[in-house]
Amino acid sequence: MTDQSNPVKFPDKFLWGSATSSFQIEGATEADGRGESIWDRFCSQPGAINDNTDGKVACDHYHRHKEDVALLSSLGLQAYRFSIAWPRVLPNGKGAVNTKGLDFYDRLVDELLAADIAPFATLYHWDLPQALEDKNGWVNRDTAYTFVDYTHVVLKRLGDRVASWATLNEPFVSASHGYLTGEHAPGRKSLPDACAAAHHLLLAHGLAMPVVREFAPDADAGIVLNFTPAFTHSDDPKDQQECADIDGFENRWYVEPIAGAGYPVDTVESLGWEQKEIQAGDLEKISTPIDFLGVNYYTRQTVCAGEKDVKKTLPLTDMQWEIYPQGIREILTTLHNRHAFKKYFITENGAAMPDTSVDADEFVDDQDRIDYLHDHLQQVAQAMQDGVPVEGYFAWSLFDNFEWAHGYAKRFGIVRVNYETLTRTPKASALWYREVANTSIVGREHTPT
Ligand code: GCO
Repeated sequence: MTDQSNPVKFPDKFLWGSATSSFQIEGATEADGRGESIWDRFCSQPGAINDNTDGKVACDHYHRHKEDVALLSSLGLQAYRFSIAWPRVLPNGKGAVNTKGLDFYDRLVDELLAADIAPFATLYHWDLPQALEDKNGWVNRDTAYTFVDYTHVVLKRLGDRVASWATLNEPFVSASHGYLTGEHAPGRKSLPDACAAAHHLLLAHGLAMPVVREFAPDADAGIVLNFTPAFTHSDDPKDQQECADIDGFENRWYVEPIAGAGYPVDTVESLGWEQKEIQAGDLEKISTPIDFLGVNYYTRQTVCAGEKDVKKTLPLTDMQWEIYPQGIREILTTLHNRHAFKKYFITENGAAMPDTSVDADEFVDDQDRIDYLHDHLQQVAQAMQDGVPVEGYFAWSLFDNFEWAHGYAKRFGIVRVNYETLTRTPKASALWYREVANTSIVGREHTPT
């Protein structure tokens, strides 16, 4: 190993965790009364998923959660971020509660607590009940109120034991990929619908916050957003404008209303959003103070007006995403300088890598993934030195899993999943990360024990 970077010591109380989401790992989509989600429906449309797979089995976590918690424990992780599947709890989106669905999360939370792992729950990671999509999904304002009812049901049952609650995961992706580009469920393609969906998602977040606080007064409550810094190599005002628009649409659109600054005026104008959906009081609700901001970071994007595929100049992951570790520091310092949230968690960061070196024992020597995690964590440490209060980090993902429109072809896990046998095998990155969690020291030179 040739890297000379110095190992960095994180504070002892820094939380080391890993993250997953319900649809990506649970499988058992028809078990115990679970209702249909928009992702079940989307997967059944020919061509929607690159490898024509679906979430029916995934990692079968629903049936293997005990083994999975034991695995988390063997990796020495102190926190686990997972999401709750709305259609498991309320198969029709609202109305009758499916107790068996709730029981599953109840067991999971208790197992985590017994293993001394802090449960970090996300209420919505994209798996809307299909019954609500049939009523116009997030384009319908009622869905925000229905989300509050769902929050109520979940919090009443689990609010006494979960350490941290996030309302939504990446509302940008829900609104944009789901309602504008159509590359995600429900596969719709309309800018006005995407704008309406974005507003109703944010409203859902704001309306749910008091419910979380009421039933979980000792837990943290917040939201998870994704950030992808936009760059342009050119001074051309058109490119600069494009860059600002993309930054506004992807990065500022969600965090600014949450921080109380309203929607970014420049982007609202350039998109031509009429804002008909905003009703009196909405923005106040959306800006209900949060305890933490969850930051998901993977890559940057380089933009150029009128060009879709700008040449990428940095090394790429298997997603063809540029590896740009300093982006995580830039994002954190910019966010903190602008909005000064109380604290931050890196709720997702990680990389799909080709994982070509699988040996006979299914062990994957993924030095490339270790490098990715190492380099990003070193930048998180820098941001903390800059004064950003970051309190924990969740590697995405604990497992190889269902990577949405890519199906199972992209592997993000620090633990390999063999999709035929469903065997889990920690990769070299998991062993490296165990050492990090154990020592709070991030260097390349660890020899996993
Ligand atoms: C996300 C997604 C994950 C993806 C990951 C890699 O929140 O962006 O939550 O579900 O798997 O981002 O694309």
